[in-house]
This record gives sequence, structure tokens and C-alpha cells, in this order.
Amino acid sequence: MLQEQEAHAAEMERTFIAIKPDGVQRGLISEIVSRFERKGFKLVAIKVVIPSKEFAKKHYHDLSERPFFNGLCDFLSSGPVLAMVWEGEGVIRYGRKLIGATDPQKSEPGTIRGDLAVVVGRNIIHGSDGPETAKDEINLWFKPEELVNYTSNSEKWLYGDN
Ligand code: IDP
Ligand code: MG
Repeated sequence: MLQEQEAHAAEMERTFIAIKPDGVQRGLISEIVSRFERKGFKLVAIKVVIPSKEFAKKHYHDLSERPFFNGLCDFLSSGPVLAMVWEGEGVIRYGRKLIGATDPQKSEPGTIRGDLAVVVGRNIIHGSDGPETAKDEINLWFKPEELVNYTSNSEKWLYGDN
């Protein structure tokens, strides 16, 4: 059983998820948080911030050559963002599935962007796209002491213990 628990711990990952200013202003926080929560992922950090434009540029540095980069950074820094870290087995990849395709016109119904957004420039949510970006984005947005380690009561029901 100990081995099973250790294996389970080794599978655990964390991802950075943010509700952008459009999602916050449209009152979609609880709707979006509940989708991650009901799935069985564990919230380990959360805060509301208005990022500076410089900070937004750091967050989106990979896209600095794209024509929409400046507008995107203006937008991210235009209002409150709900920054979160979610933990769970496969949460990086599955979080992206919950979110849906970048362009809401191409997101499947049932996904967050598919159900709740219409255009790519106002697609309401960000999610890390891989293990390296998840690590970098968590470090950019949160101090280590803002991440909370705890055992959820649901864990053995979600993952089993034998
Ligand atoms: P992602 O958010 O699905 O990971 P990325 O390609 O990383 O998509 O782009 C980051 C963000 O940049 C998107 O969520 C969207 O808000 C914005 N974006 C991406 N492509 C376009 C575009 O063609 N026009 C305007 N904004 C875009
Ligand atoms: Mg991306």
C-alpha cells in the first residue's frame, strides 16, 4: 500500500490556471472553479491580482513576436485576474482539455471556452501548456509560501488506496 501511495504521489502534478479579466468581469469565477473542483483536482493556491503590463509581457514572453502580443498584454493587465494553482494526476494536460481550444469558435461544447466564450481575444482563461511552462508560470505568479500542501479528504475516493 505504501508503494501505491508513493506511486500516486509521484504522478501528482501542478498547473497554473488563470481566469483573465473578461472571465472575472463576466462573473464566471465560480463556474470555472467548480469545473476543476468537481473533476477532482485540488486547489493549492489562489489570489486576485491586477498584473502590470511588464508582468503580462513576462507571462506571455513566448508570444512576443506575434502581432497580437501588445494587445494581449494590454488586455491581461486591464483588470483583475484570478490566479490559481491546481494539483492532481494529469492536471496539466487534462486542464487544457477542460479549457478547450485557444479559439472558442473551435472549442468543443462542454469545454470552458466552448461553453462560455466566443472570440480568441476574449477566451476568458489561461492554462499552462506543459510541465516546463507550468513550473515557470507557477514561479512567476506565486511565492513558494503561497502554495499550500494538504491532503484532501476526497483523495482516497478519487485515487483509491489499495
Ligand atoms: P492558449 O491560451 O490556448 O495557450 P496561446 O497560443 O498560448 O493559446 O495564446 C495565448 C493567448 O493569446 C490566447 O489565449 C489568446 O487570448 C491570445 N491569442 C492567441 N491567438 C490569437 C490571435 O490570433 N488573435 C488574438 N489573440 C490571440
Ligand atoms: Mg499558451
